[in-house]
Amino acid sequence: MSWHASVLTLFPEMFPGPLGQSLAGRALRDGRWSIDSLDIRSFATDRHRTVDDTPFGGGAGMVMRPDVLDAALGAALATGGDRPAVYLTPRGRRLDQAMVRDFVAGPGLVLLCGRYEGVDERVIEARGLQEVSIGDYVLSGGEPAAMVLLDACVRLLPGVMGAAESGVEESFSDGLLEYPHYTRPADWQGRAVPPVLLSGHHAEVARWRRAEAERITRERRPDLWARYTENAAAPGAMDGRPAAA
Ligand code: 9WO
Repeated sequence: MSWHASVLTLFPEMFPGPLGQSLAGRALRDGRWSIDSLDIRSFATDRHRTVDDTPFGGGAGMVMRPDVLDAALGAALATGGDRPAVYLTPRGRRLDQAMVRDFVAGPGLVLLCGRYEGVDERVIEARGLQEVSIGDYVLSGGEPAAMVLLDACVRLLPGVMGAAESGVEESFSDGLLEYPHYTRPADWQGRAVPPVLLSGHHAEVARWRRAEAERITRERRPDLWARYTENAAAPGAMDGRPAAA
């Protein structure tokens, strides 16, 4: 069976959404991955199909009930292999490309999308949910974060990226940000393309791109730059780079 995502949400019609388009959409139609969204509300047991309640201890807003979420997680985890269950939340571990690679190496994911003020803490503990954040901002729910995580995973699945794009991880593969890109026209509104790119000297082009990627990384992301230069110091790492100090 292919890589499978189950999304638990109060808005199942949001999926596949943007993931049904473009690269991810073609891969979905080709059967390279699959997705099902489960309506959390369908696991409620009372007449009014209640999924949330007021917080113990008082305060504003509502909290998603652990019993309803546990039933939904149980149903999702019963299918599709032994998949990690992830709760998308700003307090989770920050998503990075290494985490994405790990997720892609497994059979798929079960993604819990919260709404309101969040979910009862006990279901996170009881189900061993892995808490993942896509960045330091608050959304109105976990759904857009689940889409981001799935997009990052799906493009790494075997056969999803064509041979042409198969420098699969242009940014981050070697720990650097992308170098600048140019296409026709060679002169646009008085702005010329860097001449080296028109020179036909492949080695010089490669050297220029590496230097630009390093400059941009150093200027914009000192954190990535520090890690990159540490790795460069390790024996045997990255064939004698960096080129620019
Ligand atoms: C609401 C809130 C209000 C005041 C102070 C802190 C607060 N946190 C939240 C909150 O986390 N609300 C969540 C809405 C409940 C769980 C789902 N929601 C969510 C997930 N918003 N943002 C995300 C998210 C997920 C992954 N990465 C970044 C953001």
